Amino acid sequence: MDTDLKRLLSPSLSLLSLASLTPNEYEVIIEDENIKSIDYSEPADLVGITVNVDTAKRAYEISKRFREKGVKVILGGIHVSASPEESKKHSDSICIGEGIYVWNDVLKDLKTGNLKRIYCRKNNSERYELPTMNWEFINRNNYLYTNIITASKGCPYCCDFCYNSCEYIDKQYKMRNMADLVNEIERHETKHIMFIDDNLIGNIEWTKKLLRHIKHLNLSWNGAVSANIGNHPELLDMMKETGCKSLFIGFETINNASLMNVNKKQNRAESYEKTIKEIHEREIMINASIVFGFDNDHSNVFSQTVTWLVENKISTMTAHILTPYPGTVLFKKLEKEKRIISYDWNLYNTSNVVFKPRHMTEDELYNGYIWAYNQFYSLQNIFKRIPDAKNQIAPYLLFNLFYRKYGKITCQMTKFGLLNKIGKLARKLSYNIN
Ligand code: B12
Ligand code: SF4
Repeated sequence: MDTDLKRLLSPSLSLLSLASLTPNEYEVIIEDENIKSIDYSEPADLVGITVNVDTAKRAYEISKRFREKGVKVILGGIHVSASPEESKKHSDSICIGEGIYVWNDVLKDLKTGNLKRIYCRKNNSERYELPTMNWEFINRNNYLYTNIITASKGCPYCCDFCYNSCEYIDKQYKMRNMADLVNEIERHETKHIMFIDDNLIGNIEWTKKLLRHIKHLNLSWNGAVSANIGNHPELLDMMKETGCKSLFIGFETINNASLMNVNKKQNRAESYEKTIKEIHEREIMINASIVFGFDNDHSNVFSQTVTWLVENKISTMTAHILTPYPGTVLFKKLEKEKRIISYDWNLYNTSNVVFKPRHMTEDELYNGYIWAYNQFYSLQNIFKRIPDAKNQIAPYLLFNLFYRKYGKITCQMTKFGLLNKIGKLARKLSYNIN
């Protein structure tokens, strides 16, 4: 159900934040291999690559080619931070954790020929000092959406399978300054904003403050929140009033034993239906994140979950096969139990089985995951799940049909350089805004 569209959804803010911090005396180019081939002939002084687990192998190949030409390479990002020893072997330097706190030191050291092997600076404050993004480094036409904002960093919870459970992560939920945020939203010159935070409600009082600050902007917005949102109806009221159109929620499973087993204590399966009702009553759509393969899952988990999602008229589902990202509590547990069957990081994109499930075979888990996607997005179930609120029908059909069901056809249109135009059209049809 995923197509190349996923990699063209939006550009990397990881690199854009560093580019935006770089003093004018340097020339910066951001290259994205999803858009076009990398130009290895560029006479660069330094190449910085952002690395997630599923892109690690490719990142190391790119690093090798630049280093063979004598160009210094620094690697950073989530996989580097979780697996520094591995990443060190493939680079001149690595950055563990946030790059924004060390980037200027990196540049100074490069200038004096003293680039260090490791850069790592913890910042225990609850302020997240992301610079205002300078979008001049990105050609917006290449992406479906560029109206993306990071308002906070991290999450107060620590689910065993999430990168937030890694040791290097400082567990302090970090929030940006309100004036900076409002300024950045206004600079996007659109009334549609997508917050790409892990959890926009990591500090309820701060979220309420944020919503009070953006109310006058008359936005339509989307964001991701933890499943305990149902405990805060007054916050949901404010979300509706400020233009929230959809929420991505990590329900993960309807089995409480599985939730406890992976330390997802903030979720309670018995409260899900009330939460869904509260959200739907406020005409907000739900994108449910679902994970298959927990130790309490049996082969009936797929049909039980899809039936429940359809009965509750969940607008969209993003399903995952449980994946032990390196550095997480889950990775350590499965490794200790000798249940990891593949260390090919290319497979670590939540669409492959890389461990031995407890109560299923690997094939049962893989085929069940594919079955669940096909069932959930069958025309019959798309029809059954049509939202009650009339204003949700257009965005609902656009996502279900043109992103998921027939995404491969939409993807063909991207070849004609129409991606950003398609995004704008979808926004117009969904929310009647530019
Ligand atoms: C937005 C997002 C997406 C977007 C856009 C991706 C993009 N173009 O960047 C979309 C929806 C497309 C997406 C897709 C996927 N994503 Co994603 N995504 C995120 C998310 C929520 C935010 C990333 C972000 O922009 N953060 C804001 C920036 C400013 O922070 P940052 O990335 O941490 O960068 C800082 C530091 O890490 C460091 N740094 C980073 N890079 C570098 C490089 C250098 C040189 C230096 C010095 C420092 C440095 O400095 C930066 C500034 O301080 C993260 C979760 C998260 N909170 O990070 C998941 C996350 C990165 N995604 C993840 C995954 C698994 C995926 C998918 C595989 C999901 C799937 N099943 O399909 C796909 C992969 C697609 C692909 N391969 O291209 C995982 C990666 C797990 C891992 N261990 O690697 C994460 C961590 C989510 C999670 N909770 O598990 N994703
Ligand atoms: S609630 Fe979501 S973002 Fe927070 S730790 Fe759990 S999985 Fe990660």
